Amino acid sequence: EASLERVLGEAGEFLAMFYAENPGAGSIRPRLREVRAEVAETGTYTHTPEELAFGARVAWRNSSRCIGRLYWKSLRVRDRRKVATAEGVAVEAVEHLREAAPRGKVRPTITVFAPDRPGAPGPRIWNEQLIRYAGYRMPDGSVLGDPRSAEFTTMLLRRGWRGGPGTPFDVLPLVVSGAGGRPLQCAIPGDAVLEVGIAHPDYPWFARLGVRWHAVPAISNMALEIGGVRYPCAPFNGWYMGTEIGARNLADEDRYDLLPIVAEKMGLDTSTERSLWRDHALVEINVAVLHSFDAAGVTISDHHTESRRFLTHLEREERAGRVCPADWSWIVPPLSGSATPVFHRYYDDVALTPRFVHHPDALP
Ligand code: HEM
Ligand code: NRG
Repeated sequence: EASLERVLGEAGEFLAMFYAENPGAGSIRPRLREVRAEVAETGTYTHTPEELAFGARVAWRNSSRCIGRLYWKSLRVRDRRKVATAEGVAVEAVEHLREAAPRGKVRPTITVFAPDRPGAPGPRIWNEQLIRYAGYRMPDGSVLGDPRSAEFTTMLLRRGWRGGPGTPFDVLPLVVSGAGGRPLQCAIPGDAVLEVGIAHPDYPWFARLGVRWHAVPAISNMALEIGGVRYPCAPFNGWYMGTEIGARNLADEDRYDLLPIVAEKMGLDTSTERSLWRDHALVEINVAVLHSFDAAGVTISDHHTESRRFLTHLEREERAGRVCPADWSWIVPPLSGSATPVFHRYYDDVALTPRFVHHPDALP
């Protein structure tokens, strides 16, 4: 059968890589025989815990949009392949958040849930990230909260969510479907959601804007593919780079759109683009984000440091004899691009596996 051939081919390639990069693991031959037999009998196969951890780390290493890959070898892998029910996934996703940032120190972590098997799809999380803020569509057409979440929030309200307290920073509930079941909705306990209030070191009025952001970016809507096995539910996190919050989430016109508000408070001349009021405001929002995370003892990196780390990573990969795929348009930070070293060169962007892939768009 065609699909068996595909699984076997991809398994063989992955195992060859695993044994080549892990000389201590011994000979590939007995393992290949075992995998061939299991695929013939069941249409799929089971990774060893070592193969799973290696596969997840290499999927991160292969993520061409990610600037944060220097520490790919130290990814913490939570093996939860036995967990396939909606309730089980929700519980473990919350536990992931608690373990991801003890006392504010963020640890890159992935939790891997049950894989797809022939005739038995694995579980799924429908949220884009484990923590996101609601975006409530108001009667006047505006959005309260994060406009990026407006469609998802509307869908939740239609499915019976009663809504949060009604602030611009209401944490959305998780929506999880278990193997084959209807989706379960559940609020994330407050102690699992570490947040930082944003203040500026020199502008006392900044704190009074009431802006905050969550400490842990945990992408939950990508599938992890390893050697012909697909894990549809494998949320992962690292730490934030400040510009993700300060130059995009808080600044984009179709997100929290803070530039006009901050520029006005700063007393900048917004009547002409030539004052570069947007640029001034952008820098101060980013100063505030980094300052606030530092003051709260929560891990965050700045785009200059993360860019240098990425070039170190490129060098190391080259020395290891590998190509490091990278997508310039995602790697270059959205603030002061040309002031970072990653701007001044081009990259190979090849698709390698293991990898993270976006799910086809769908809502429950
Ligand atoms: C994308 C930074 C850890 C996988 C990104 C982006 C940044 C980033 C800035 C671009 C995001 C955007 O423009 O919206 C970091 C930092 C990390 C880190 C600072 C700290 C350790 C991780 C980890 C994984 C990962 C642990 C997986 C195990 C990815 C993937 C993307 C990405 C798959 C592309 C997402 C997409 O296509 O939407 N990362 N990352 N990153 N990162 Fe990382
Ligand atoms: N820009 C998004 C997060 C995307 C991934 N970024 C990371 N990933 N840092 C945002 O929420 O702003 N990570 O795994 O650390």
